[in-house]
Amino acid sequence: MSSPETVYFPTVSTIQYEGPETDNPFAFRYYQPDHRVAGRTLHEHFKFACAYWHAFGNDGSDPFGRGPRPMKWLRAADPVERARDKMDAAFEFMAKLGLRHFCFHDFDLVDEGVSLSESEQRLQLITDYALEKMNETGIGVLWGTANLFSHPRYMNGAATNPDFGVVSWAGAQVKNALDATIKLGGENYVFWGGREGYMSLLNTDMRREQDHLARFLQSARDYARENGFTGTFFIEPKPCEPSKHQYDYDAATVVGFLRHYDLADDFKLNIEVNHATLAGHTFQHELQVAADAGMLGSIDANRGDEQNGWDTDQFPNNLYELTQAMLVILRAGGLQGGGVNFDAKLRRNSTDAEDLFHAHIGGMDMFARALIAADRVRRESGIEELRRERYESFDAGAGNDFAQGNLSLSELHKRAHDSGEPAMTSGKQELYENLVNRFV
Ligand code: XUL
Ligand code: CO
Repeated sequence: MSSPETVYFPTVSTIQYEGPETDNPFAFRYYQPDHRVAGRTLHEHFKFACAYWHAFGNDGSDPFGRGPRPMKWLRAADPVERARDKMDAAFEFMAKLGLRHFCFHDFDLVDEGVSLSESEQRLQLITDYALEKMNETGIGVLWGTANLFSHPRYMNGAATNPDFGVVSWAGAQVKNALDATIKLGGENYVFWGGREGYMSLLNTDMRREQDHLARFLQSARDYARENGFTGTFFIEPKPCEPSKHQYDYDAATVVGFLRHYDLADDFKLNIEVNHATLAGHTFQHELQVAADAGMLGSIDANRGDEQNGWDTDQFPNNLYELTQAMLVILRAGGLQGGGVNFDAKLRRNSTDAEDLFHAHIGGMDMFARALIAADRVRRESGIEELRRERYESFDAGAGNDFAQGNLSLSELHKRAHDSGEPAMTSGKQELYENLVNRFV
């Protein structure tokens, strides 16, 4: 690949691996795409992706003021020209950073038009342009999605809207987003239902809304499959924000929903760190629930704030949290089809063009470091054996009969009488914590 054209990020050239001791802030300390850990390259483990909306669409505005971030790629008056400039900036950034994937919503690529037809025309033009850039660079789409939450028409929900007219619009938008994803060779397709929930249960028929959501997902799946999409659909759980309550509350809720509505063959989960903590769980808990269901598909990487109770979407930098997450992922045999999408935004006061590089370099290095640590924990600490031994009373004899479903409650009762009070066995939590910390 020739070196990327420099227009929007003049102070930064291609980012290289220089090792842990480098002083260069524009270098990787841990992330080497071809370095092998646990039988796969770091690139294969992660498939890092740029989140188009945060990286190139977010100017830092918040409910208290307009955005201070100067985004030179958003200056053209014409929406399609502006979308092309944005795409140039995105590809310059990704090529310099060595990111090989991106994720998008339909209207991150280009602004929504005033009519459905105008939006469709714009999507055609910008996906043509995207294909050119993708062919030039080899960068691909990790997943596409439709923004079914920003437009006022979705104020009462999209697929779960009580008005069928709005549900139809949501359907049209998902069809177009699927067409765009398929055209760009997208590996997966995501549903995040920010407005699929309620603001008040008083005016909500939850049962009907959930039935509609399932019908909607089934029809999207059928359309995509008929049109050649072979990738995985992901649901991204989040408990609330913007709705008071969202139906895709957490991983366990979504697993139950997918099984109940017969969607489990086509859908898996996209687990986001800060959504897990909003649901009152740890990131690793959500990963484990998804993994145990055979549905650990993909990750939206970010972190929350320990004190603030909202979705702050900060770049990941908590090595201890990530190492525990990597333990879960390694044990699960990796992500199924997905990758690591940086669904994270710069802080409002990070206004230099190069700050986007610092943010992603830090995130990629943290993931790499956590994976290397977790692999060592697994191989060198003895933690896997300890955990296995904790359950060994189920490996043979009556314990095994019980686990296989071959021991009745009366037999448990009899055994308890026969063997008397069981000996106490320590859970040894502090030892486990030390075993992980040794390698962090
Ligand atoms: C919102 C969120 C979304 C999804 C895609 O919290 O995470 O950006 O990832 O719609
Ligand atoms: Co997300």
